[in-house]
Amino acid sequence: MVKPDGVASGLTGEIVSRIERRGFSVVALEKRTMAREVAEEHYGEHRERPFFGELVEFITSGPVVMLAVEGPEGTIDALRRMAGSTNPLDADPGTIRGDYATDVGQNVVHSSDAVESATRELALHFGAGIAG
Ligand code: FUP
Repeated sequence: MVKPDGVASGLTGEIVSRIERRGFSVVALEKRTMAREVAEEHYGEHRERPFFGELVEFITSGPVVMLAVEGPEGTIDALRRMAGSTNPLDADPGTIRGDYATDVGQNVVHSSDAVESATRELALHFGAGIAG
């Protein structure tokens, strides 16, 4: 997902381009503003964390670009490495966060961290048919 800060900064094309040039397939893509209930479910694992309210506020503050990306086994981890560390100040140069962000709360992209979360998030954002 390109988060609201990434979309507002005009980084959507750059991010899609990095994914495609790496050799992964974008199988679905849509620009939309996330409903609050969807955002709360997306970030459900963080519900008890102090930053949860701010996180939901931010992710619903403007349009995101939701992507479903396909590739061989290992693609989830590869995409996470392309995104870089959650805190952009720890992210390596050359990663998306390392190149375009400084704030942990506004770190340009989200990328699922495991097959289980990817399956859950694809169903949440694109419907049950897409994961597989
Ligand atoms: P990531 O999987 O890299 O997106 O990171 P997490 O699932 O740990 O965190 C999800 C989002 O919560 C981050 F993108 C930004 C926000 N967050 C904070 O705002 N503060 C924190 O200390 C940790 C995460």
